[in-house]
Amino acid sequence: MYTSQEMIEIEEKYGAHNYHPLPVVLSKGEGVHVWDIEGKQYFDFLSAYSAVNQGHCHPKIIKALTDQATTLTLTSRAFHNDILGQYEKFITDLFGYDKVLPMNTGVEGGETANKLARKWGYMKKDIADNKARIIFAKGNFWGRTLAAISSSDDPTSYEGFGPYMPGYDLIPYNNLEALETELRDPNVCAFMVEPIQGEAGVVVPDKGYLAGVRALCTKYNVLFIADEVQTGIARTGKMLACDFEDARPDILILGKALSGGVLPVSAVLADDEIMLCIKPGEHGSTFGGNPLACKVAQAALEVVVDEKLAHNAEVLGQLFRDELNQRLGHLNIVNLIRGKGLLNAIVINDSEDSSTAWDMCMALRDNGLLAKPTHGNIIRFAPPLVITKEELLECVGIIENTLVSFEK
Ligand code: IF1
Repeated sequence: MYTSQEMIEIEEKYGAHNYHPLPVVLSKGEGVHVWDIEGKQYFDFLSAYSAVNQGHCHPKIIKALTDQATTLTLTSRAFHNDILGQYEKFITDLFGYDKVLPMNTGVEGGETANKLARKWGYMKKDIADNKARIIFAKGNFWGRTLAAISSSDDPTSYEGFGPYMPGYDLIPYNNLEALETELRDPNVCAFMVEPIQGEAGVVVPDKGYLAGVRALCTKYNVLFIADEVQTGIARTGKMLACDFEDARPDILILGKALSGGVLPVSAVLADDEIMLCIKPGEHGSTFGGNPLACKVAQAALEVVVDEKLAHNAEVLGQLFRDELNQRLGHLNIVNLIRGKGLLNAIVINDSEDSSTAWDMCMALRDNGLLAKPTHGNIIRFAPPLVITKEELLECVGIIENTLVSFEK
């Protein structure tokens, strides 16, 4: 039996140093709680970056996993199986699209959406070969592949990994004028955007932005790709963050909580006019749409619907922001509290390169709540959506008591 420190040292010695985790070593998760090796209990306020919306080890999802795991886990797409079609019907009915292309990680979903958009641009918008352009918003984050970092304006994501994917351009987020200027170019096949920017620090656009994106993409015959990998699956108080403005994406990307954090499952949804631009043998993945992932994903989505997690996120998210504004609004150390549903963040009144946000997360850890800064001075708070009002208020108390102690 190792101690936490011993585990950290072993990771340091044998693992790549591609992360800087908070010094806590977790060994058990259930619902909104996780426990470290020494048995200390924490509230999980990161939810594995919104992959555990249904709570850790949700019994219904685990049962789907274990039942299928002892039956058939992987056939590859070289053959059919008795699970994939049922899942495809279920998820396309639930989100209202003709078809789904199942993948594994969120970034594979993004790559798939980009390939679909380019193919559609050549086949349906008559864009000249290799001239298709995709527009992204500054501050975006959609993963770590060379294409994803090619659309990034965060040096931490792209520096040292060039050369970059051509045909990608950036405009300011939450700016419809800048978007319209770009969409006038007939070579633009798509605009890919997060309805709320997660990694940028839970940046919520103005009301009307998503509706404006939808209208402009329709006007200029450009595909609206919504990256709902982090905002989707009830996190922001609706099944999709786009639902707040009835802005229906042409291509919808889901991931993370699509599996309830049990295994990597992502999905790209679109109607036939777009989805059928990819022909047999032109795209895929060994594990994409495997029976185990399909069973887990269907159970994970049923939990979200049956337990009304979007409603819970909307109600408790509002309570969370109201309570924190009331209790912390007067502090100098806190600049701003923002978010939607149970995707929230606190902007600390200190420079981006100060250690204050990190120090606060260390103190929160000592007080039994796990959270992590995004960019330097922003702390994201995103508990599992199964949290109760009583648990949320207990956590508000922990956050208040911890942050007050940093007031100069
Ligand atoms: C890391 C960030 C969050 C995402 C959106 C696609 C993906 C992500 C909106 C790709 C992934 C993860 C990746 C993880 C940390 C985490 C993250 F801090 F990096 F930016 F959540 F905000 N679209 N986000 O947020 O999905 O391929 O990872 O399954 O790379 O450090 P993935």
